Amino acid sequence: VTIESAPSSEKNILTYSFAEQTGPATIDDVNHTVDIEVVYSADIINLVATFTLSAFASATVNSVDQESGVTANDFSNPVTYTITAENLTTQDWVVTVFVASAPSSEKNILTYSFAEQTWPALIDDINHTVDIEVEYDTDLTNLVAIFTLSGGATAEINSVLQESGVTVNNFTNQVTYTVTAEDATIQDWVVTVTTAAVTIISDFPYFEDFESGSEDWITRGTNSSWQYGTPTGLTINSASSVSNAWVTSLTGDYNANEISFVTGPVFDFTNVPYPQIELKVWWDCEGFYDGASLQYKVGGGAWKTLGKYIGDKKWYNVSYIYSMQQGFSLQLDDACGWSGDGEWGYGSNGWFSAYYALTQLGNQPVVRFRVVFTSNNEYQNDGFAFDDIRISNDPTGIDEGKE
Ligand SMILES: [Ca+2]
Ligand SMILES: [Ca+2]
Ligand SMILES: [Ca+2]
Repeated sequence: VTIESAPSSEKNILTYSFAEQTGPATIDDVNHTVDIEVVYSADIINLVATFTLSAFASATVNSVDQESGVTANDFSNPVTYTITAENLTTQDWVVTVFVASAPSSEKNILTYSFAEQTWPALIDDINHTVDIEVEYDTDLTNLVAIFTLSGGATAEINSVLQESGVTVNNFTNQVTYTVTAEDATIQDWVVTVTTAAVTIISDFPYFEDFESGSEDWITRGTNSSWQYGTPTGLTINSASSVSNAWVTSLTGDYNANEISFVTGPVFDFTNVPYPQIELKVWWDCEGFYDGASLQYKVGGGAWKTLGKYIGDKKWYNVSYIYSMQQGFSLQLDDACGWSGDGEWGYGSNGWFSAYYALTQLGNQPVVRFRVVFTSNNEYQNDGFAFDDIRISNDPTGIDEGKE
């Protein structure tokens, strides 16, 4: 696929918010206006907007550079933002702020996260609960939550005022947040933090054929279609070994707008200087738009794409998957993976042995892998399946004869 490199002409305001807002902004990209209401008590002459712009665009107000979450402005009158695109063309946008006529009674937790979370929190605003899972090795006694509340609301735990991203709490047991609305009414919210279960693998070679259960591989994500069992799709219609594998929908197509993954156990490579991985994969995906790849994570670090596209038919078969780049906010050359391509049509037409030398992971004590799958908003196929994961120590590297 060819990636266009001409400078972008996009100069839109994509998102716009204030901590003090009573509801989402109305963003009109035809008339280039943003209308937004803030709470009764908001300090309108000194408001800090949080916003996102088109990629590579920048914003000024009266020639002052605007930084999301930092720059304050006086919104007593409409404020004109000048947005400059990457190609230096400009567009004026007018932001109009309205002040609510009475104190707000809203007292919700709108967003809630931890740096250590495995996936976004489940926020239930009927029962006023938040459930969130954190990585298996997280210290629950010492966690800092990042949260947003209804405009004008504040939160306390045991009478201690909570500051997002700052206040430390012990989440070993459930924690109750008392949220006070701008109008002084209150609502208790109960936050439950659970630690992800995980197995630590230190015996090698490791081999998992998924015949005695889904074992230590678990699925998470948005619009996930991952299932464990016997594939019976139109194209992906068998496991690699015996009966069972992981596949995006056992019986049919994957979902649109999927950002999903299956995460394995912790691998302790302390005594494995030359780890390598082999897995069986079968793909049938909309070419270059939908697909799968393998990501890894060392210790508490970020998830990264394992390997690049080098076209040797031992690993990824495409250099770029659009939904992968979008879904995981990746650099272009990290959005490689398994997808339909010109040579192989939509897929691999059967089980394919993928190999990769994990040289950079040698002797690392805490390494995880996850198979990630993403799709865009149209055209779904049978998807992606994996089975028979082998991780072993091999000082000779990848056997060139194994293709
Ligand atoms: Ca199997
Ligand atoms: Ca698609
Ligand atoms: Ca399927």
